[in-house]
Amino acid sequence: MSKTSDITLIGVPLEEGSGRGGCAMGPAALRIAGISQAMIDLGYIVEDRGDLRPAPATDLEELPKAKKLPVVAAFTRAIEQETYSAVARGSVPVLLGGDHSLSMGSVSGMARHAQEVGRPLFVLWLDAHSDFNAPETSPSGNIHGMPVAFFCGRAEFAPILPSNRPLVDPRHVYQVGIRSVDDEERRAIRENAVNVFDMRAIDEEGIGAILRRVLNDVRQANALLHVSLDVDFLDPDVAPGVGTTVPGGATFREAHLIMELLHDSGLVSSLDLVELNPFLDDRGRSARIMVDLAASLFGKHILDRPTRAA
Ligand code: HAR
Ligand code: MN
Ligand code: MN
Ligand code: MN
Repeated sequence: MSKTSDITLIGVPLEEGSGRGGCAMGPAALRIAGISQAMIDLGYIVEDRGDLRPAPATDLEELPKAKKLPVVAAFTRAIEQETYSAVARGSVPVLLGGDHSLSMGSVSGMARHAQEVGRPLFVLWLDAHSDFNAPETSPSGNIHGMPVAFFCGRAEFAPILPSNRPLVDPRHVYQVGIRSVDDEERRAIRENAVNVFDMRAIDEEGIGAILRRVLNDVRQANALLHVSLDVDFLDPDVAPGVGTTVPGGATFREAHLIMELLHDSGLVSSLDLVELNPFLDDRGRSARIMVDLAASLFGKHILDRPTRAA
């Protein structure tokens, strides 16, 4: 019997949730930037499962307020299953996106596993956007603005996954880097008590203090932690290869510090790398930064340092 890989790469060439072309090339760009070798160099056994390419769902209709639903739904089902299978065999799933609608599947797959092992699932959402719209509240109808509401059970589009699927408690969602929220979305995140650390919180408190609070909560709850990293969490000057840039984002060092603290915590169960649009990138810069951040999350560091309590 072969040993289970430590890390499972799952390519998701999905762009239909974003309302524009380009994100489908994301997995290819992340591979060219060396995602697999970066993990191997850190000593992990890596399995690359290639790209998911499901046919559009035939049991669901196009909806005007949830564009390309049959495509996104088919991906959600395939991603949910791949993510669940990887984590259930003891591996860390790393989703190579693909637009952010892919998190409907990855987080739901992790929620299935968390329920089976009897632990809560917490989500760290690193993004300029809250992605808490429902079809009724979305200004664009683009599903990549809805995944958090979906996996919290607050956006029921249609029967995409079984109706008894485990949901994530919105109080277990921690959003960091937020700086673009729609009006109705703002009300929804408040009513659902999502933990939001916007850019002002980062400026005032510092990213290290915020991350330690989040990690403390995860540890106290003995929870699994899923990390979802949207390229637009970063400032557009750092990472221009994304369709929804918002000025005033995280710096290179802030993002790295998060990844370093996540690694030191030993708490991360799964990771999404999303919204990379190679068509908009500057000579592979954003792809390389995403790979470098993932490497830091998996243990790449500048100097060895004495372990200290978080
Ligand atoms: N809130 C806007 C909408 O729903 C924009 C959402 C953009 N989402 C992403 N992912 N790029 O964070 O249309
Ligand atoms: Mn997003
Ligand atoms: Mn975003
Ligand atoms: Mn709780």
